Order: sequence, then C-alpha cells, then structure tokens
Amino acid sequence: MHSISRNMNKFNIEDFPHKRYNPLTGEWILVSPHRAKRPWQGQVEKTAQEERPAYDPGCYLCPGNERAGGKRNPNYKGTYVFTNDFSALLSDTPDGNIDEGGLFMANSEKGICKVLCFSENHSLTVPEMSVTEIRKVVDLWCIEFQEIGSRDFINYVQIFENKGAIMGCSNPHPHGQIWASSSVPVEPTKESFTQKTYFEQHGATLLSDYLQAELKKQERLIVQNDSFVALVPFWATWPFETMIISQRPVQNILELNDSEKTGLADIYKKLTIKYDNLFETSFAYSAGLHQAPTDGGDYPGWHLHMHFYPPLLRSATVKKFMVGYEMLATPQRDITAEQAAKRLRELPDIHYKNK
Ligand code: H2U
Ligand code: ZN
Repeated sequence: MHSISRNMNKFNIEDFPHKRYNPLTGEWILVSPHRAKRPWQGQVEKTAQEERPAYDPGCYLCPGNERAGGKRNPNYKGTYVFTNDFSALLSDTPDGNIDEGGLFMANSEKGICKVLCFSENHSLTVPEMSVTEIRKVVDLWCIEFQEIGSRDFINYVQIFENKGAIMGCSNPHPHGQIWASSSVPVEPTKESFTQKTYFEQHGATLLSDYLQAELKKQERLIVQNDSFVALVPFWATWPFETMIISQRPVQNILELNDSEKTGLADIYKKLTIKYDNLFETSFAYSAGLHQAPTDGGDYPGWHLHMHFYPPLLRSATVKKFMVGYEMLATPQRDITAEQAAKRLRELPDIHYKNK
C-alpha cells in the first residue's frame, strides 16, 4: 500500500529502472522493477517428476559400474572421487607461451579435474540428503582442497556443482566437480582484487561488512544458522541467484571448525530445499565455492562464500536467457533481489516431497 503514497517523482529502487553495483566483481547490472508488474501469460505448469532408482545400471557414477573411459567404480558407500576421464586441464601440459605483438597471446595452463560422487544413491539430490551425508561431501571438499591445493603447479581450486540437464549437467546422480589450475581464473581474480582493496581500506573483509549490513536490513535474507547465512545479494543477476556467506571471515574451508563444517552442510540443504519448493521441481543451478588462491600467499581480505546461479524464472520450465542486451551490453533483471528473497524466505523449510 505504501506504493500509493510514495512520491513517484523521487528516485527509489522499488519503482524505477536503475543500475546496481557488485562490489565483488566491480561490475554493474541493470534492474527494471517496473517490468515485473507486466502481465505474464506464459505457462506455469509443473514438470512430470521422474522417479529415479537408487541404483541405475546405465549410470557411470553408480557403484560398481563401468565409466565411459573404461575404468570401473568400486562398490563405494557415501562419497567417491576420481580423476575426470575427460579432464579439461592436464597436469603434464608442457610450459610455454605465445605472444605476437599482444594480438595473438596464449599461455600454457596446467591443472587437475576431478569428479566427486556425493552419495552411492543414484536417486538423491542435495536437498534430499541428510545433513550427516552432506557433511561427508564437505569433508571430501576439505581433503581434496588440501591435497590438490598443496601441489606446486596448482594456484587455484574451483569446487562446484552443476545440477540439472538445463545447466548442461550430464547425469542426475548426485555429484560435483573440481577443476584446479595453475593460474587464478577470471571470476576469482576479480574477487581477489576487490576483496584485497576493501580489506586494505577498511581493515575488515568486504563480505563481513556486507553480511552485517544485510543482517541489519533483513530484506534479502533467506535462511541462516550459527555459521552461515544464505541471501539474495543486492547485485544478483539471475532471478533467484543466492550466496552463502560464512559468518566468520575465513579464507578457505580448511579454516572452518567442526561445527562450521556441519553448518555449511546444513545451509546447503536448507537453501536447496527452498529452491526445490519454489516451483516444486528439482531446481537446477550451477553452484560453487569461492576461496582464496592456493599459491601460498596470505589473503586476509578473502572471505569464503558459495554462489548459486539458477536459471529458472517463473516455473519448472520457464528459464531466464542471458541474451540480446545482456550479451551485448549489461545483464538485466526484472524481479528485484528483494522480491526474490521474500519469495524464497517465505517458502516452507520442509521439502515438498515430504509434505
Ligand atoms: P557434469 O557435472 O556437468 O554432469 O559433468 C560430469 C563430468 O563427468 C564431465 O566433466 C565426466 C565428464 O567429463 N565423466 C567422466 O569423468 N567419466 C565418465 O565416464 C563420464 C563423464
Ligand atoms: Zn548413478
């Protein structure tokens, strides 16, 4: 109702198109809240839910099965990790570079790619796993981050999960990946720079100051526990983009204590339950941890967090495309971060399949 009494001549971010700044990347996005009010006549149907068996003889991630490269998985229980049979980065790439006057530049890149099975149970997804089971995934992340990150030629370890065919995920078996590289990739490089600069200017991490401000405002929070907060960042680009931020500023998951590791498992489950409940579908996303580089440096400004980039917009089938203006100019959204957070926050905490 307050919108009626609002002075419509005065700029405000609930009614007028505006740009929002992302302090982690130093980039801007366009928000068009007035467009979210236009009528929508598209379909809002639910997709037919496929029921998957606990074991699929044709799945290359299920225990005991043969993978595409000819190797066979052991009869594992819980988590299982293997080197990607089609690794995008290789550990034995020779050093070298090409530079023809700055117009044709190429550098050799070494790396390691691994696939992490989250559970032996083919039918599960993260929101359907128990916190104890997800904690095993967190423990595996710690082991792999420590082991891979300590290699001389690895300077950055990217842990991530692609979920859903819509995100290009090849297999519904619950799993994630690690791609680790000798150089720090593009997104973490931006965040390294902005977090370092902020820390030097303020003596606190960018994300701890941001988190404190969000906890005060209460506008974009979704769920939280003693160790982590899940929220829609002010600068979110995807309709239901979220971040999980550690309450304590730590540079990487190895600095988390035992209860914080369980806290990470707990919030991963809580947030993905909200996601599934939004359109009563197994919600697709790309998610991943952002942590300090593993080049041996100290990064006091780096603050552990996890990004979730989901493409769904209005239903189990209607997704957002980053096309046109977004490809050529700047990413844009209609529904505001505050509206998205409110919708997610108000959803039940129990998975819709268990209702
Ligand atoms: P997604 O998480 O996007 O589904 O990718 C699965 C990875 O699994 C993909 O990188 C690897 C692919 O190379 N893979 C294997 O390592 N072995 C196989 O037998 C099939 C797929
Ligand atoms: Zn499987």
